[in-house]
Amino acid sequence: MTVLAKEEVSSRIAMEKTLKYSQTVEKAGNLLFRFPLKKVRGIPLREPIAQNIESVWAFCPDPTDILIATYPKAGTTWAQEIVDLLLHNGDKEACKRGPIVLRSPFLEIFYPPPMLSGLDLLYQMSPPRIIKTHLAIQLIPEGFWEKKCKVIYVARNAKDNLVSYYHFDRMTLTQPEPGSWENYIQKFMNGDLGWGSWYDHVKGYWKEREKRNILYLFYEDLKENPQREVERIMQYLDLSVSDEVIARIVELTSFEVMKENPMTNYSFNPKNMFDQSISAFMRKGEVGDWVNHFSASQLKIFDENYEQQMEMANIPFRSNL
Ligand code: PPS
Repeated sequence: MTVLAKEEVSSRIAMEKTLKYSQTVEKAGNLLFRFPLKKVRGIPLREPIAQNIESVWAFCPDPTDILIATYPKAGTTWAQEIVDLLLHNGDKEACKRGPIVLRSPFLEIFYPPPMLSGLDLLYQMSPPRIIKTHLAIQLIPEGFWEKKCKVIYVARNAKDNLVSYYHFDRMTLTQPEPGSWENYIQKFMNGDLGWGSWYDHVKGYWKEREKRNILYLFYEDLKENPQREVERIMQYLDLSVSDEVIARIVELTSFEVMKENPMTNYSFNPKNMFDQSISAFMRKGEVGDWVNHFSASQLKIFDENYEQQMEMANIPFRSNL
């Protein structure tokens, strides 16, 4: 009998999990479509999420669970991978044990059965769990605050965030149709996109960051100096890994490596959910790509509106490096 190496065994387990996940999504067929949005306490959410929000609110985390909160497309997957690697002392193989959606479930996600919800996955796992959410701070289940869970928020400058969300909505067949770029900018400014207003989202967590001990990170800082930011995350999580491990984590979570990593690039999501021939999930991973999208007049309107909505917020966003 041939005894397989440990890495080979974990790689086969990962392949099997990935295949099973992809097949379940594929089988969901036309149960998946561009879900309409429905408001919960004034915030538009995908209908299946809105319908199940009470069970999300009833979720009772463990104090060791870690919440990664973001407005969509602000760098969630990047932060999820960094945290998973930190918890596994930079062990590349450990973080290839399954697709990111299974290693770090999406708290509020609900699809029609037989697809599993974020809660189904969470209830199967033991703490500490790395939990993803896009919920605005006022919609976070109270348990996270009561249990004093660590909460990492990643914010991205509005223009790049908007561009990334637009391309995501083009290729994600469970999100509402994005419509034209021109109209999309309007919807973003009006807070009409899934998970609501970017402006309220970033301000909501910013205001509470000290009181609730939230680590508030910026995508641009991660891009500028990933080593410094990975160290900040490590310290916040009360972890201690060597400089060599930090360097490895920085390398493994670079855009180029994550784009090629089948456990982070969402290639496990079949075409009936993500049509990456339209736009890749790991699209550009840059700061400042907005210059390739906004016309001069769109920029003027956007910037004026930004000034109004972000007046007094004093959040040090950077749209260029
Ligand atoms: S989601 O669907 O909300 O969870 O998406 P999210 O992961 O928040 O955001 C996806 C965007 O983040 C970019 N990304 C990265 N940039 C730099 N480095 C790394 N490692 C990285 N990983 C993901 C990804 O490319 C999307 O941004 P755009 O601008 O569209 O490329």
